[in-house]
Amino acid sequence: MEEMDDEHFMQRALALASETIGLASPNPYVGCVLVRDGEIFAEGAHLYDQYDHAEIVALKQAAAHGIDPTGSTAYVTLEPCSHHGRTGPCADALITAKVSRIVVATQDPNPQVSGQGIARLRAAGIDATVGVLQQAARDLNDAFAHFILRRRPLVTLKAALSVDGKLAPPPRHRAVTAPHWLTGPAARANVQRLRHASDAILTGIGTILADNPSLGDRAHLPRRRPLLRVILDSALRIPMSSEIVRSTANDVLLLCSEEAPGERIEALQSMGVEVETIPSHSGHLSLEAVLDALARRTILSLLVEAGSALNGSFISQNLVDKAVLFYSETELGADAIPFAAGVGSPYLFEQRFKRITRTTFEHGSGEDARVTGYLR
Ligand code: AOF
Ligand code: ZN
Repeated sequence: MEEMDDEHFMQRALALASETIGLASPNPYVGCVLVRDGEIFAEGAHLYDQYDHAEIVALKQAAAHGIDPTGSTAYVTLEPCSHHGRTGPCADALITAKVSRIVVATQDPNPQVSGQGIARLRAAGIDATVGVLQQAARDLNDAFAHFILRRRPLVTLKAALSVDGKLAPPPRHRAVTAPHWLTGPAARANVQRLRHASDAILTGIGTILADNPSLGDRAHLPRRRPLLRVILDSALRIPMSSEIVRSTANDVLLLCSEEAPGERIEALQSMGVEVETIPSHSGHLSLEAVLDALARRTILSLLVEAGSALNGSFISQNLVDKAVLFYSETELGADAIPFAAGVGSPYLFEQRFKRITRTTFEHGSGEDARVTGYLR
């Protein structure tokens, strides 16, 4: 019975944490509920700009309602912190509040915490249960964990594909006026959620020249920092009239090689576009250097929405951590643009996934499928 209740309350804490997507990075998404006699009497989540960690938000809410948390149970999606960062340690706040039990979904991967918060609570005589809905809690903060342990963004490769695994019709068939949508509205709305959950989105100059995308977050949900739009453009061929340049609002980063013409750099900078040079090898920007440049900007999560060539480079250099592949029911045929140069079919790529999830999105004339996995 207690186990079921624990999952029930942790589910609520996870839902609160999920509501902060777009509002917590570079910190993790964390939710907390305070429970007594099977009832939630206070709850909260961490918002980066508000400083307070989830536990403190919940404790303050209890205080505001005149409720004494003594003897209650705290459910937290991430181990309470034990360190002094921008705020004091939450483990100490819970000890002072005299909660008698704490239920944690997963340990904090932050080396400054990693187990010490739970140890401190236990040392104070608080009963601690760890690991309730652990996998869901880890998945929610996969980018935070990746970044804090490796100082690199978690790279998610997204592609919308035909059923025969192609990215787009052959160039000569492509409409110049309207984009060619393979997937339906529900799948495309899901892509906006992916963009919303990302700190940056990246594509190559080939995609800009072919499709002139704006690469915006159109989820219509609040976010504390703009989605950084990153374009790999060695020679700075991007047209001044492109959607990206025209819509710049301190949220565009062009990465070029050291050989890019200086006057192009200046012209783009005067449009408000940020330009940074990246080391290149045989005409290709070093993708590792690209990821390092993004890490320096505290980009925890990077969504790659690119063409064949760049998809192929990210995959063959083992730089993809997670993939989200959408499949429509349309067939594009053998001469259509392949998913990723040198990789072959996306179905082959899927053989390298672990912890696969499959979903479908209905639309008027059929359904799209989505396959998500982490790379082994
Ligand atoms: C918690 N509860 O709600 C969050 C935690 O320096 P700060 O204050 O921004 O702290 C950020 C670190 O605190 C972050 O890296 C992670 O280890 C932990 N986040 N901990 O107890 C929370 N957001
Ligand atoms: Zn804390």
